[in-house]
Amino acid sequence: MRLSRFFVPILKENPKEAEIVSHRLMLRAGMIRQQSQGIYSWLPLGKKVLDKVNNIIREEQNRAGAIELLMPTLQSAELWQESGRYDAYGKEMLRIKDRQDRPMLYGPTNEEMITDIFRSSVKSYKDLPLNLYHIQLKFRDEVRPRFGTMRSREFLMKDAYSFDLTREGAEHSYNKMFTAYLRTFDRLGLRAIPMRADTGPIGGNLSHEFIILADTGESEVFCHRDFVNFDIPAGNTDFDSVDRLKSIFSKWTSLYAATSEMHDEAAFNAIPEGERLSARGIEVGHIFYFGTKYSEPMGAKVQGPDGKEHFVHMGSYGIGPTRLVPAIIEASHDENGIIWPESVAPFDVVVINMKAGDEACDGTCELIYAALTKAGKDVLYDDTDDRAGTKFATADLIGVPYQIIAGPRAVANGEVEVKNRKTGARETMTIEAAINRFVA
Ligand code: P5A
Repeated sequence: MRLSRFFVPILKENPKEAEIVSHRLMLRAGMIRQQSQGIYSWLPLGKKVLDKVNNIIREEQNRAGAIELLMPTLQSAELWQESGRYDAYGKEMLRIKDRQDRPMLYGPTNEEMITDIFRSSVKSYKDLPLNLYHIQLKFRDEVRPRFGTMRSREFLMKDAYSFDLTREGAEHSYNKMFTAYLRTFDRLGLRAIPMRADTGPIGGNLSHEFIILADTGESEVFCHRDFVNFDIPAGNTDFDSVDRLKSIFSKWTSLYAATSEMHDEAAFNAIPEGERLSARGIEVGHIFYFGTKYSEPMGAKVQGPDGKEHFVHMGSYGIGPTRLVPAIIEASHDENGIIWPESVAPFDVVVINMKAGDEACDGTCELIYAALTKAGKDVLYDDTDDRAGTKFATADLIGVPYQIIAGPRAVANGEVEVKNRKTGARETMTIEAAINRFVA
């Protein structure tokens, strides 16, 4: 992508409305634009990162055996009257009427709709277990939308829903998603701490939040300081082995309860004082087991091996991609801008032409741009007429992991400079070596 042909509306000034660094950097880097309170457009640079985050989430869901579908944003109120949540959900639900005066709503979550899909076609235990997910916009009319897309009213959620014949089966499905979440956050360059949590309006009695430590986070974390250092299950992990997951956390079982929501002061106080971690964090995922809370009132049942009908045991599993993007920035930035982990960077590398219009610089940059693009790399080429200083500032701000800098002096020697955005390390090398560095 040539920067001169791309759409990145960079802001020079710090936007006044941004209270936290991720919101400030997302606005300055031209990733998002607020359209009305708590409702955002994702501009091209932001959209590229969001897509990469979604794809990692998708790969890990698929690996764990979940199957993707797509449900609508608008739902009929009837389903929610069946489950009893229509009145209970309160003002956070955006309620709409269609031209026939039928009550509709913009879905804040999809437990009812997926239960309806399930009951309409699944009749036998032989079709279980089943786990269906989608990545779709949600709307919650939050009292305090803030911090950009971190807590917005319209936001993206990956929500998965599992169906099992028994409670044991459902706990197994829960553990599979747990494993997938640990892997997902790890691939995003994040260490998310699983914490036993309250279930709120989703319901049920088993639930974990996944929290990233950050001073600006809205959640509180209380745990043993070593809890943060658990192993991440490998990609070839047997997702069906619940024992594997238990072994990762066995040491900490009692601490699962030590979250602020559970107010389990006792578990926290049992930790020796010097070993306690009390910090703030961002909730990026939340998983629930709620048994037959929806299947009973909505009549979602299957025939079991005993020939009798059984209400299915369900769980739901949420991740917030539009919250993850700012969370990654909170965890990875410096005074010059964003530092993307390679897995979600909008581009793999940016080629900076320090003197656009200079024949040698233009030729070198075109050569590198063509070679890397041909090799399948996602390359941004800063071919604009901006001053070199502005180009360096832009490259640092938008956080592409590597910069290939072509200035007249180096190019005269057949060389360019390669800069690592994270470490700041710069290395001069031949043009060929620079290309090989990214192609090899
Ligand atoms: C789980 C999947 C649920 O809604 N039903 C379907 C369950 N859980 S949740 O905890 O309420 O939300 C799941 C994740 O969505 C993100 N999220 C938000 N992101 C941005 N702005 C918001 N206002 C917002 N609300 C929830 C979070 O990542 C949360 O963990």
